[in-house]
Amino acid sequence: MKARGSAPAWRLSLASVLGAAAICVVPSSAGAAERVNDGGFEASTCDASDCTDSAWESSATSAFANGTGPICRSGIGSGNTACNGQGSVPFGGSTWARLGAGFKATAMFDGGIISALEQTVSIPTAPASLSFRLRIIDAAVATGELTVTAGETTVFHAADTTPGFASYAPVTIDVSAMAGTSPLFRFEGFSSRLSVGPLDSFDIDDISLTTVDPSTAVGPQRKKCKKRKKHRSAESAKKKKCGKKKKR
Ligand SMILES: [Ca+2]
Repeated sequence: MKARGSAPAWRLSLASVLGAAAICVVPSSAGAAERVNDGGFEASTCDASDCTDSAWESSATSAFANGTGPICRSGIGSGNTACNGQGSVPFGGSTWARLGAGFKATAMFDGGIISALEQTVSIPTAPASLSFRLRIIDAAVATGELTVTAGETTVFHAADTTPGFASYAPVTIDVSAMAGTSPLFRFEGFSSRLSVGPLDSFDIDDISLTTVDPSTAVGPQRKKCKKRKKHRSAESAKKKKCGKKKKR
């Protein structure tokens, strides 16, 4: 698994895989199928204190701390649990995931927060690419970790000090090796070891897993190629015949 914090280079590998099939391949945008349900969290239902999303299983454990999220909508919560606390914002729309976020009100027992979002995602074919936007809010004293797993496999990991995510940046992970499976994707944020004050925060939005849908990608184009091939072989046969006649 390769995790990149840059442009979707998977398109290159997509081109190289399909390139082997022939000249008769459709443009890369055609046939891309989204496999994540509500990756931008905009279908969530929110009240004054919490958000729930039927596409995502959410969980949070906290010890002597006030948790925030894990699904956040601008304007939800107040005081130490306000979604927009520490400058947290969505990347798109009004709703996002804020993992490991909260406020520790006591110095007892070194308590912190673990919060997570889970969704089972089907990966029918390769190439397959998981992508999302990540922003890390690094609180002064706290330590934090973000771990993304697919089944038993860790596909991405970052700490509160990981550089490059002071503002939202894209993360792209090649998950082609998981084609033919439907793993449970788990996004887990952890923040702890702070005496009193705001915890670390891992803001995530626009989670996407795309594969190439074979039903729309290559079918009609292949037919065209076959026809062209037949035409070509008829032409070359004709040329051969003509050639023979000329020789005679
Ligand atoms: Ca969003």
